[in-house]
Amino acid sequence: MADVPIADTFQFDAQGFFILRGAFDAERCRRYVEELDRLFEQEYDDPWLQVEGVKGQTTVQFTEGQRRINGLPLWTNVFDEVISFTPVVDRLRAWMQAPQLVNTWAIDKTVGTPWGGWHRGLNPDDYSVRNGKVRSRMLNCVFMLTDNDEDDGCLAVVPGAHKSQIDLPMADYKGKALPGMVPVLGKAGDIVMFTETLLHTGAPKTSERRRTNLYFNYIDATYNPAMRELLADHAGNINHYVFPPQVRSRFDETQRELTAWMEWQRTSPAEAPEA
Ligand SMILES: O=C(O)CCC(=O)C(=O)O
Repeated sequence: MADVPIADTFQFDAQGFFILRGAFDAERCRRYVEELDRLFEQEYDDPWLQVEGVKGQTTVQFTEGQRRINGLPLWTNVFDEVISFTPVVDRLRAWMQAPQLVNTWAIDKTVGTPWGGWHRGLNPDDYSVRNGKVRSRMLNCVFMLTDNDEDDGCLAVVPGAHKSQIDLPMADYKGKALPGMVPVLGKAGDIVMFTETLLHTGAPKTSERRRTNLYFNYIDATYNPAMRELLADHAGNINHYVFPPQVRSRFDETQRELTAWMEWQRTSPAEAPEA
């Protein structure tokens, strides 16, 4: 594991996010966008959602101006190399205790996509620094495959709010900037790593250009993603998170290590036993 520059760690801790500039070249971005287009064309039947009482997201979701696809390695091997992309893995290991990949998705936006809702994946209690070591219990990596300019529906964050315990009346900020918000701007090939305790959303898309990003979200090994989804009444989502053995068997050592928790998870919900 390479040493992560202390300046990067300082910035990540101070702001709650860090941007790796120019990490992917134009050809890699083009190849990934092309693969996403192929995946968006396909049909996904999400059988677990037919099971009574199981709620969760469908694999592909179309909302105003936007499409999203979940569980990328279930459908293609093209993004496997993203899991083990060394500059990201080095920083995950520096800023988490034991990173494990939990959720992967892509969002593709066109003109008209409105503001997203402000949210954080975990509370500020789940971010700490002890003896100079950052411990983020959930860390999201955003891979920009196209430029993310201000009018492109870019990621928006409140720098430093990963530590903020002041409760704003969030209902007042639906479709609005939070105080101190900044747009996270970047070029195709840039990568944003942010702690999920940071308040964030997607800004509205007013440009005609396409905006396409990948999201690879890591949790700490001490945190149980299945329980998280169950408690949130989204048990079906775990089907997007867990890659079955036939998927993990094509992985390299780093990819297998970063997905080790999946060895111990069943996907489809259990059938009720016969009475
Ligand atoms: O890039 C964006 O549009 C924001 C996405 C986001 O906040 C999320 O997927 O949780």
